[in-house]
Amino acid sequence: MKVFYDANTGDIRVVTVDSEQVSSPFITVPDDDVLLMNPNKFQVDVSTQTVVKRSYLELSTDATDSNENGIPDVPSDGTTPIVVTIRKLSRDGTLETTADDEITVMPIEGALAIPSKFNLNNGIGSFQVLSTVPGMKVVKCISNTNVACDPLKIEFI
Ligand SMILES: [Ca+2]
Repeated sequence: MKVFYDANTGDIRVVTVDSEQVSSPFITVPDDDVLLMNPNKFQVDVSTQTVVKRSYLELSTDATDSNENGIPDVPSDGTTPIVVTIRKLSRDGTLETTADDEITVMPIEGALAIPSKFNLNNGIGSFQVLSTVPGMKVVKCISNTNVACDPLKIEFI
């Protein structure tokens, strides 16, 4: 596989198969499905030209998938919340218990009444999302420490 990265930060831009053309700088590494599926959880150590794990924000929710489409959902009654929990995980996947990152919550898809900013407490934070409009929503969190975060899909039905 080829890993195309930012020469200054080591942030991974693209992970792709060997036959693809990518711009410089890139390194070639053995095929790795975890890296291919979760490039945000890794970065390139520019000095050693190797791929290393990085810390990241993990988003999860208490909602269940009642209509079995793979997306956690709640009724769009304006009173039933989806609680989204954020955990800051270190390179080895353990909770960073001293993290107090300032988190900015961004709806990527769909307008939502959500808190825009708050701080993690002992590496964990959470917020509630309510909606009276049915449909799929996507939220993303950005940390002031610039760690990666995968977007989370939630659904109001
Ligand atoms: Ca669902």
